Amino acid sequence: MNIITYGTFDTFHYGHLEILKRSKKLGSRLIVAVSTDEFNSVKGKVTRFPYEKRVEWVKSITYVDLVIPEYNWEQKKSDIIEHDIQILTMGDDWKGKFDYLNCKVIYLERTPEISSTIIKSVI
Ligand code: C2G
Repeated sequence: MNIITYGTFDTFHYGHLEILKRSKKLGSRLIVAVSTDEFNSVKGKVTRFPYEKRVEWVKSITYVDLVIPEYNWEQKKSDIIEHDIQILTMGDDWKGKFDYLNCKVIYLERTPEISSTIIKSVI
């Protein structure tokens, strides 16, 4: 089973690690789409680290089999087809937002207390 998940993964932290670990457990192959710097401005998200750095961190995680760029909101449908995805996972802060997609969508509980926003407020 192929799994996909999406995110910015700025100031990579254990909350990100947890969702990647739990996503991989749902299948045999995990693809992670990392938001580009340009897409983050569309999302209105200011990142501390550039796309290349964020990709480097995600690629170094043993649960991750492939990293692709996330350029826009719309690509999920074609990603699911192109990568033969059976399950899309997202943290439950996104609950309900991706139910329209052409695969099973599982919202995993966010890891409490940790976020890139908190980290950026102290570094
Ligand atoms: N996450 C989590 N626990 C945290 C922080 C984040 O489970 N304490 C999850 C989020 O719910 C998300 C993933 O980790 O599923 C990546 O989080 P972000 O980098 O903040 O991603 P986001 O900006 O929500 O981008 O198209 C979807 C977007 O690209 C998601």
